[in-house]
Amino acid sequence: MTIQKELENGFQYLEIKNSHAHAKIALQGAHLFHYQAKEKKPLLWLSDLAHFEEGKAIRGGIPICFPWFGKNREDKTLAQHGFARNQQWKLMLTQELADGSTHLQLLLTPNKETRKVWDYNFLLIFNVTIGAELTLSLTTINCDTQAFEITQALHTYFNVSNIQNIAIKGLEQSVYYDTLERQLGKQHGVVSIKEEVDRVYFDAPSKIILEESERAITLNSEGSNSLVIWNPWHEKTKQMSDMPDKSYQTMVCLETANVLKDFVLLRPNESHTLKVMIAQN
Ligand code: TA6
Repeated sequence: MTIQKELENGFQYLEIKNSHAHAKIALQGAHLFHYQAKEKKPLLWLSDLAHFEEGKAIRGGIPICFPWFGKNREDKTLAQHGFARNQQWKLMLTQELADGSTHLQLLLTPNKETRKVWDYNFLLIFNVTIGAELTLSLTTINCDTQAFEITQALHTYFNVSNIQNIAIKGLEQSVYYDTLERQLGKQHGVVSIKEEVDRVYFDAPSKIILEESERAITLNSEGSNSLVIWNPWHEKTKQMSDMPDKSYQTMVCLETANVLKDFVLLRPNESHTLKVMIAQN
């Protein structure tokens, strides 16, 4: 069952309830901000101070970063992580599948605001399947007469019991760019987090495992070459008005992405799909 809901300020979202899971997705940003499989803890972290307001990105869940990730390379004054997370998307389809899952499709097309900062004709299609597992895919189609480059991310905030006890497996030996130190590094062993971390792992494998508390969360991705890991730790969290001071202890972002040297070039009529399937046990 999918119910359309609206807050008093007009902010619209969809609530999905089926035999496998419960989820909520905002039309602004096609932003999934809650997903909880039956008998499991919420998968996604959501800030207690998150804004649900027009034009403001929700702190938590899965913001979609597009058509650029981080700062825009040419113009640093443009909105970080692009416009997709602040735009109103159109719901194209809701479908109950035979296995009890729910499939939703949302669409973003150019408008005056997107043209102002990125003057291309494109289709951005987000498919979400809410089942015992969560499947997300973001397809970009170049409908323009010119080629364009994109960087992008499904900036997933995971809910963890204690950041100090997590292990991220699959990146052993990977090379990363450390955004804080502004230099390359090489991973040795599993990733654990004991301080502020903001890294882009290149040529990331398609399977990544996040172990936390008693559960293992597995990400299986396609069309993604980078994995971004982020935790702001205490000082940066204090500077963020939409995150309670200690909340960095219960979140970690593992972002299925194509960023920096892993940008995607699309010629006219070409398309690209960034996909992740997230399972837990
Ligand atoms: O993915 C990591 C990152 O790019 C960090 O550098 C940090 O700024 C974070 O995303 C959150 O960005 P936001 O614009 O949502 O505050």
